[in-house]
Amino acid sequence: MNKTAFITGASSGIGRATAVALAKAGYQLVVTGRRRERLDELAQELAPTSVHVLTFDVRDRAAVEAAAAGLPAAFQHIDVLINNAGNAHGLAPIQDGDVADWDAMLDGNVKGLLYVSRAVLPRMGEGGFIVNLGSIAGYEAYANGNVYCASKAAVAMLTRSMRIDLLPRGIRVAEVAPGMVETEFSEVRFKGDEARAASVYQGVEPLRPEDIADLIQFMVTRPPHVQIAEVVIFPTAQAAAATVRRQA
Ligand code: 8X3
Repeated sequence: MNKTAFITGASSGIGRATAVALAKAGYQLVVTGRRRERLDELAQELAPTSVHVLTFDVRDRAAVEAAAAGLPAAFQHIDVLINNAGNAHGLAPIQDGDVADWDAMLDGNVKGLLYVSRAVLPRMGEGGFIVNLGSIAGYEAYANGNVYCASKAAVAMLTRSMRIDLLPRGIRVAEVAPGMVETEFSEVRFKGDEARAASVYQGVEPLRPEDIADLIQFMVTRPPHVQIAEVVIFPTAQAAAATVRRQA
């Protein structure tokens, strides 16, 4: 039987690209997100791969638990969990921060990851693999990043701690921490201000979601005794969170 990967935030960006990569690698998939139509389209695109679509917001603990409890028999054993759902909301000095943005980032990036892990872990066994999507923002503070940086630092530390807690169960836990990746990330951060979002990538060739998916696929397909624990991945034009080479 094919292995099963459970991917949150699969309707776009890194989550979607990872679904495509893992389908190609022979996994059957549970794809989750908030946008049903996009997930259904993805499931169709991935045919003949077996795909189960779940629609929920990772911030809604009851919905997360109900979704995991209701998995059909063929998808009940999870081999790989990709905790990808998450976002940045706003980019403002701490004194001007919007409390709703803070809640959205801490509830989604931190508590959402916890809720999903807690719901899925009873379905994972020896040899399983969890990949948490962190960010360079979890390693380096940058101007106005404050709560987003803190939420991703929490992901880094949760990953390390989960690896220790899950050692007796033989479940591997890893963090992938990207720099600039061109997804809907900046559009969401800047609340649909497309010009501001585009300026982030001005004169730079950012990573593509497929680059991250390629890395994740490599990590989860290593032999059972290999656990790649943490990877920071930048585009060539980036050397640190706020150090970018822009060319005309
Ligand atoms: C995305 C990378 O540098 O914009 O997590 O925070 S950054």
